[in-house]
Amino acid sequence: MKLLVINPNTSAVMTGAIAQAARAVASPGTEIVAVQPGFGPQSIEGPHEEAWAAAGVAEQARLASEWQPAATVVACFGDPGLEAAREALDGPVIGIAEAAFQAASLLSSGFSVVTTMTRTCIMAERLVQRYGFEHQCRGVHGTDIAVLSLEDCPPQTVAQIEAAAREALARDRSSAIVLGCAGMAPLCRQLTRTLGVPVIDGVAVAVKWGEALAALGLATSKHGDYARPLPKTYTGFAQKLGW
Ligand code: 5HY
Repeated sequence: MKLLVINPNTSAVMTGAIAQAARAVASPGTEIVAVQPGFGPQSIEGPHEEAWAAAGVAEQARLASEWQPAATVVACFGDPGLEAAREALDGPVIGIAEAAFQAASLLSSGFSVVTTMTRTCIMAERLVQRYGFEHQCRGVHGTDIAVLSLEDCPPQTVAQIEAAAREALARDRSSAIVLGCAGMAPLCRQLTRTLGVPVIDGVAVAVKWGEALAALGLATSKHGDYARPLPKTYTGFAQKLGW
């Protein structure tokens, strides 16, 4: 099966790292197709950038609707444009935040999220509420590590994330960690070893969820709000993205 992974920011380095994390867990026979928008911010660390990222996801989903991937992953912790992609695509579309929350709630009675900029914590908290994980998510913690500094991720940055996770486990009395950025995917195995608790990378979980649902022959419902967008003319730089 062909599984599409959309990195909603425009950092080619991060798209490469996300593709590698996806390929590391994909089943034999699953081809990972990794893309990023043709426009927009190199990283998403606030509502303004998230708005552009959502448009970028809608762009890539519209382009992918021409070949219809078996499943799709939206690889940014805000799950920007998730529902727009579900309208455009037939196969399951999985957001990494939603997938990570689901996995964490299966593996622990309470989890903590460790993310990048403190200013994005409110966005993650709103996602927790929107997805109904208020009872399992015991805290969201920023590290003020810029998303793009995860591209090369020096040892002191890994140590800072590990320290923040230890503090979160103690303060929240939680028993699992959700990584709050797709750029943290490469750190998952190491942090699981050093912390001794489940550390959840939404990219990996979303790839497996997508494969599993597609293998079951399940697809996004086209009855109601996820039905294909209505025929409409788009103007300006979005001219080619109409329906
Ligand atoms: C992400 N930003 O996963 C989010 C993380 C965040 O560019 N990729 C980004 O800080 O919300």
